[in-house]
Amino acid sequence: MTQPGKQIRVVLSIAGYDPSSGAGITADIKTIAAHGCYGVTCITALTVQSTQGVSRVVLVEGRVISETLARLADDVKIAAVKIGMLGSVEAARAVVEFLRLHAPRFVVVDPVLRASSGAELISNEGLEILKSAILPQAYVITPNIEEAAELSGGPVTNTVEMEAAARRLQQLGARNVIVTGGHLDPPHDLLCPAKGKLTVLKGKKISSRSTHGTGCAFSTALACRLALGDDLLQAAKAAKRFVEAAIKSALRVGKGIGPVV
Ligand code: PXL
Repeated sequence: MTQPGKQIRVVLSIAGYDPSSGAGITADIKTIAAHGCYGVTCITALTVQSTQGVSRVVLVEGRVISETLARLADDVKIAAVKIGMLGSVEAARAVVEFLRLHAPRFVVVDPVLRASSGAELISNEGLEILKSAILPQAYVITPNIEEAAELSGGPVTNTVEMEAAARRLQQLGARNVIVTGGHLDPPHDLLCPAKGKLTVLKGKKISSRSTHGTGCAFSTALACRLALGDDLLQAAKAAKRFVEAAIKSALRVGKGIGPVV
């Protein structure tokens, strides 16, 4: 619980809705609350899904997204923004407009392309806007190895290839890049800042069936830490520790891949 009247950092999550709360908006709210911040949200799409996978995606009208973002920005001081699943080109355009108008300092973009179960979570046209107009407005982007490979057009299976992909993404206009290596063993991440030295964020493989939403948890934890005043390296290390602890302490929910937070 927060104390009455106490200043609290507001973190905005722009993402899809996963009714099983492993990923997306409702998972992000849990991560934001765990960091002592206050979460406000803008839903870009509904998914019909459980821990067993996604069966349908229903897009939210672009106008609803634009109006939601405008109302929130008018009302609260947003300390950091996390952008996850966009779904459609209309959603991507609405987000571009919002970023141009309000230029928030800390924008964390998790370039969500598809669910682990294979469902597409962004249209081809939406992907083009993500690459050309959203990545360049991000403070940091957090692709996993598959997303880094698809966005950069090269293989990403180790830290050397992670760096090559991050550099190509920086040529596309991204500033700071963290390629997350949760699918690798060992699961090291690579922080490739716009300026300064590369850092490998070391991880140890944790055997678990509760890993749904690790990407959402990482990007949202990163946004919270930046909102709370950490520098990028501190924030990245803290976000990685948060996800590791979440995987270790996750409770079994559902018949499929359980939620991480
Ligand atoms: O983990 C990627 C992801 C992000 N956002 C939403 C999702 C998923 C994967 O299923 O449903 C809403």
